[in-house]
Amino acid sequence: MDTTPVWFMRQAGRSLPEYRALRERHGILDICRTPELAAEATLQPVRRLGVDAAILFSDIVVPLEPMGVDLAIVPGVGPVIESPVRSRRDVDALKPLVPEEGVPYVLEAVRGLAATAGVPLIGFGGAPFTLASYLVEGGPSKNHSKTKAFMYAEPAAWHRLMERLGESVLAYLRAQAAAGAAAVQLFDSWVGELSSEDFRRYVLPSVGRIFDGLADLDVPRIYFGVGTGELLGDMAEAGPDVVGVDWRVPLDEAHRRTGPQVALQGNLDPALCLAPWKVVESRATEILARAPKPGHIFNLGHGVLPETDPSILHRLVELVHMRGAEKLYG
Ligand code: 1CP
Repeated sequence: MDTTPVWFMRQAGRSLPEYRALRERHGILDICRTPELAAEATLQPVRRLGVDAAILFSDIVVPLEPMGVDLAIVPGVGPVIESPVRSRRDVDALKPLVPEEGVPYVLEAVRGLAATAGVPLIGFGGAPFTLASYLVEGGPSKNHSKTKAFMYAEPAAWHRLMERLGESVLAYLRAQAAAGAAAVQLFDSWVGELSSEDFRRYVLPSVGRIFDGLADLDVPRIYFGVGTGELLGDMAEAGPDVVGVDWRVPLDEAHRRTGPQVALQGNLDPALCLAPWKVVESRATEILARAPKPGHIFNLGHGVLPETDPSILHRLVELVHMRGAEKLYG
């Protein structure tokens, strides 16, 4: 492309009236499990916002169900797990994911979208730590203390859990790429809870194996987390092509921390999209000025907030395309 590419995490979903209309008729997991509905939710933001990529409509917990996890997504709460994973026995009871058998509907949605979306489709999965946080806590959590307690108290069981989840996520991402996903993003939303030392000891090996295991495929690999300023160098070491950066670290500083071997994705604070356009425009322009050249995918630092006016996102796409072209070629 001849300008900076842009898409938004959670570009589908509750900020769009057409998504809310779809949700009035269908539960979120029903949308995820029905290829036509998942494709429709995936394409809604592509039509309305003019973004350069579609991200598959699904949720990070979807592949856990065929692994034997009894889960629900509760409106206003998030994923809730009936029987949390709190022991070595619980870890051993998790079944390895065989994507073609466990989540055929996801692969069918990817195949359909890859053929019709008109823009590259990004596949995704949850990273081992972030999936484990839901499995161990039993639901969303502020400080992930049960997860960390399990990690510190039972390191052997923890490593087995990371290994088991890592193998399944690798199989899941490979299957999405084989079905036509043009890029894949590993969401490690909550890994910023860890220090660099603990990240390297308890998480990096399993994430490194996921990126190594995707290396033979011709798909860019994105690794994203929130609050990961202190981990950016370690995350780059795990072997992705792109590291996602939230709004806490400016991109020139993030580039210094990761080194030049990875591209960066980010990093407008999603809350800025609730401010008047002039403010959004000046902050987005500043981000473009501080971004590596080339090697930048514009995005928010985390997901679109439900109360965001989609017309702001549309203007942001146009601004990034205009200013990005000036930066790269002007
Ligand atoms: O009923 C609803 O519509 C509830 C809101 C919702 C939506 C729209 C949930 C519950 N999941 C989703 C879809 C979803 N989940 C998408 C597709 C939308 C898009 O990106 O365009 C994606 C990529 C996810 C991934 C996801 N789910 C992540 C990683 C990304 C991130 O935001 O950090 C995480 C952490 C989840 C868990 C989850 N699912 C739902 C909620 C409310 C949460 C977060 C709960 C928490 O705070 O821990």
